[in-house]
Amino acid sequence: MALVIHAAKTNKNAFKALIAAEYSGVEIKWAENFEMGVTNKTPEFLKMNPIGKVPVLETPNGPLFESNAIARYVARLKSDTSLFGCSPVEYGQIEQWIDFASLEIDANLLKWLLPRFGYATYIAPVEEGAIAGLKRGLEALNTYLSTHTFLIGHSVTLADIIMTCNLYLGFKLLMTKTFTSEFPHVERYFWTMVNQPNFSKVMGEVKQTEAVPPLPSGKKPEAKPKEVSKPKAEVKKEEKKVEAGNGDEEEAAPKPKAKNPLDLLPPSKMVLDDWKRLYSNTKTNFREVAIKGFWEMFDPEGYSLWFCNYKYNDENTVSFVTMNKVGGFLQRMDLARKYAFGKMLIIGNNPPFKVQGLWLFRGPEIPQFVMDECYDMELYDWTKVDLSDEAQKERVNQMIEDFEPFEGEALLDAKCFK
Ligand SMILES: N[C@@H](CCC(=O)N[C@@H](CS)C(=O)NCC(=O)O)C(=O)O
Repeated sequence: MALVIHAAKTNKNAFKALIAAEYSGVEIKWAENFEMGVTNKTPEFLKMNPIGKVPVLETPNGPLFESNAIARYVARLKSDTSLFGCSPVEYGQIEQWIDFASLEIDANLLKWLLPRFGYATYIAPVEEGAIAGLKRGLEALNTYLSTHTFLIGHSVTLADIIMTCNLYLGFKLLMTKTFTSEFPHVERYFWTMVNQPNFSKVMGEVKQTEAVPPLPSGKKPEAKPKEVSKPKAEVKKEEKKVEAGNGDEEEAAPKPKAKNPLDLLPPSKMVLDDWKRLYSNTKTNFREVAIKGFWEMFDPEGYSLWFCNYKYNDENTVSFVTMNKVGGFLQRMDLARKYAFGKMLIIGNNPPFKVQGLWLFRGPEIPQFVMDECYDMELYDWTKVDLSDEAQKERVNQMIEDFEPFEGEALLDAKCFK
């Protein structure tokens, strides 16, 4: 009998088991026709979980409830995975972080979230306490992650799966970029995890909320109204049926697009698309054709060139994680495609790998909207290329052409943003 999970398909607690299943090669199916608020109240369901909550996993040996327990069960079904660590102390650390994720992160997130979605009474000091508790947890996690890529060891464990699923709820529904930017290592960790193939297969594309859900009507925020979104349309009655904390928010009404200030700069003789085309179409004699063409086109009045160096290169101990991290950065730079070109190099044969890059931006500075909207920017040190320095210009050339050895080292990978 296949394993069957009962929950709505957006339930982050069910994701814990599904992601663990991807890692351990276990097959789990969603229960058919599950309807939150209806199916979980039926006598058949209450026989599986007497409290009537989801998720529940049906196994050949009986049902299981409590999402962390379900995820542990799924991870243990295959003994050849490293989801549980390799020594008694690692087992202990994994349990430690699972409890931390549940009690310091998830519990506070839910205290903040449930009243805002109308599932509990809103009491301002309770919300303030929840946010303070959450920030304390995130601060501690941030400090820990400043020197660790994963919670335990050098690969994903069950602790990372459970922590990421709990953070997912916060990033998706409550914690705006302004809120999370206080915790840059947590941000980097979260985006690295959700971009792992076994996570993204289950979670799909993850987007951070742009606003905290408004207070239930009639309630006034008592602190920092700036963080609170303008009330959107009423949450539809229908959505009330969606389980607590996992209902998709209603999409905000489309706003007219403001003109990007970069479009108001004086016209430049450099046409970015022409350069991108030359870069892509040059297959031979790259130095003679593409690099020469670049400097002929380059307009130092209309564009600026920047070197970037990842601030936490010591953490780049796993090649695929480092490559995914850079891949995620380039995906998030999509918003700047009209105004930027970039090369990112992952340097070295052995860990820790260095991540360094070259970026061409429209305008004399790094555009403010890129700094504001792409959280990766602050994970790098940025230095403007000094065009009067021939050595720096040669470095630009080598970065554009993926020259090897680059500063004496092999390249693990080179990625282009164009
Ligand atoms: N500690 C439980 C929490 C389960 C839980 O609160 N489930 C919510 C949905 S995420 C639910 O079923 N709510 C319905 C209810 O309270 O009746 C777990 O991790 O599985």
